[in-house]
Amino acid sequence: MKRVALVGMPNTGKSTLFNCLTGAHARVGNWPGITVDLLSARILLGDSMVELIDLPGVYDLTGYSDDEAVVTRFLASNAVDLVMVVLNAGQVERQLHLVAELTRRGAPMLLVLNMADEAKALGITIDVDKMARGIGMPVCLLSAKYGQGMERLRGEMTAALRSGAEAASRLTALDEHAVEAVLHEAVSIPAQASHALTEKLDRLLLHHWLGLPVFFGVMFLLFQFVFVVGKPLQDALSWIFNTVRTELLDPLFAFLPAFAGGLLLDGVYNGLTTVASFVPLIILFFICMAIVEDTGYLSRAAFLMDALMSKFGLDGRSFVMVLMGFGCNVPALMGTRVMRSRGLRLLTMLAIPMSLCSARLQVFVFFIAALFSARSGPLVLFSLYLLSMAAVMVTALLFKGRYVNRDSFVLEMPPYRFPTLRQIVLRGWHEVRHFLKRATRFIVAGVVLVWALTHFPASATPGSVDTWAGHIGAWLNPVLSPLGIDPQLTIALIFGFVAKEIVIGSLAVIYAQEGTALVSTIADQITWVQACSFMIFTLLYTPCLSTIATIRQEAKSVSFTVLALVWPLSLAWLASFVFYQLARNL
Ligand SMILES: Nc1nc2c(ncn2[C@@H]2O[C@H](COP(=O)(O)OP(=O)(O)OP(=O)(O)O)[C@@H](O)[C@H]2O)c(=O)[nH]1
Ligand SMILES: [Mg+2]
Repeated sequence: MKRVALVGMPNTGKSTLFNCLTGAHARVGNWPGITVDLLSARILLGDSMVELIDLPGVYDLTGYSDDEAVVTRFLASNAVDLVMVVLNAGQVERQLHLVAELTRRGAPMLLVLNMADEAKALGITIDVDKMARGIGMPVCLLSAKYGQGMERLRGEMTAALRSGAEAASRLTALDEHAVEAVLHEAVSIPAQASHALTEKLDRLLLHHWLGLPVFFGVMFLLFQFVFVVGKPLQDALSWIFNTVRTELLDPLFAFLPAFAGGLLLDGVYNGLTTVASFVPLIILFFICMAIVEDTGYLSRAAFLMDALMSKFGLDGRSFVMVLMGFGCNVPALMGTRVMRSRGLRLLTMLAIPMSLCSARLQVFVFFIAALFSARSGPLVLFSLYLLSMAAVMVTALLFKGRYVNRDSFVLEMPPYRFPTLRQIVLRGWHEVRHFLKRATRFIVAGVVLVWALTHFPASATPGSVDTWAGHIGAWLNPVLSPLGIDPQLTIALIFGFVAKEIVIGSLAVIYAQEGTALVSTIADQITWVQACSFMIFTLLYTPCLSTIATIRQEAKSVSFTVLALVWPLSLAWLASFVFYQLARNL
């Protein structure tokens, strides 16, 4: 099968083009360094199947950060039948030298000038035929985001693959002089090519004094929005699940022996539906994150926070990775590949697991709903986000002497871009799929195990101290009771170690209840101080197994992985202990 690789500078729309050609769902965002690993998919071109590969962005072919190494290693060790170089048409004069560098490798090439829409808005005109003649390869001007110019691209790809070696032999290595000549011949750029809207917006959003308060204000409103809109949706869903159970499933499974009915309904059904009722909240959350990311505001956040972060041994990119960690820690950890300094990378990786991911958000929303009023709820949630940031800072401060940043930070500020509805919907769908995948992997097994632990040995009363779960809870009690965490919550915490999504599911199983009934039981069992202590512990303690596995894989160091396990656990214990002991006497 023929192989086509997408190569280009960061943030030029390679993944957008990849998705457009293949129908895949590669992650896209207005931030240089979204793709950090290679992705491949097959497409039908003409009458043959072709493998298309999306690669991380590179500024040149000599970069040495881990994501750039993915590209150079791929090109060195794989035969590629066609290299499609993707450039931002609006920056063609700055990016064309990458094409020159690639021509020296001798593989057949095709030049894609993406973002034709932006180039046009800037008043830049490009004579595609002249350029093609000048650089000796086919050139396509298109707009991947809006699917414009794709037919012609497919035609050119088919033709280029057909002529193969012949096209390569016609390719001449370009030098800098030739690049200048081509630009002079084929491109006309108005004296003032600037993104007017971006400049206007940045005057406020990057304002010396106002920038940061505006940023935190925006984030606060965003979380408020997710909570205020998402919570009723979640309530509605859990009402539906509950009604299905009492009206339909309970009578339907009445013939089963109590044991099997319990496992199926109290175990699997309660566990899964309690978790599933959070789906609308998670979708909303990710849509908001996608908008912040895709508009380009994330790069502004990096810029605004850079000076402050450097005091903690981190930089603006670390801050953005921590923000991305609010969605899920795993891609954020992988995103650190763009950092060239190993010290900075490790320090950032140590800090990222402190960021309050969407799985932990579920736990908090649940407890907040149980113990706080609708008015104070969002404030408690926002305080947890602040605590999460504080934990990031404390971690960085403590370990910055050990993991030293030796890299200077240069960030290209992309213009503001508005995500299309399609992009937003795709992102939401992508997250639901990811969630369901995890659900089938962890949650079902987790809730069944919790059910078994809370129901065996058979002689014990389910959920009592005589069950296996009761024994485990009692065994850990001396460590966790000073934090106000009771044996039932302890079991939930143990399972939360595998994935935080299981925490609420296991509580549903432990108390054999779901929805509003579960919420009111919890409200009766524990005080708000205990709930907060539990939430603080959940926020900070050892992240889920996937996070640990990712840290191991990215850091390639066992001792670092051990540190990434032990440090959060110690911090969580300490923070909950201090909070509980101070607050219980209030
Ligand atoms: N206006 C406009 N924006 C585009 C176009 N193609 C992509 N974008 C936007 O450009 C940004 C970057 O797109 P990606 O596909 O993530 O870029 P990439 O080259 O894969 O980036 P890295 O993986 O970070 O190297 C996103 O905000 C896209 O929505 C286009 O044709 N026009
Ligand atoms: Mg990409």
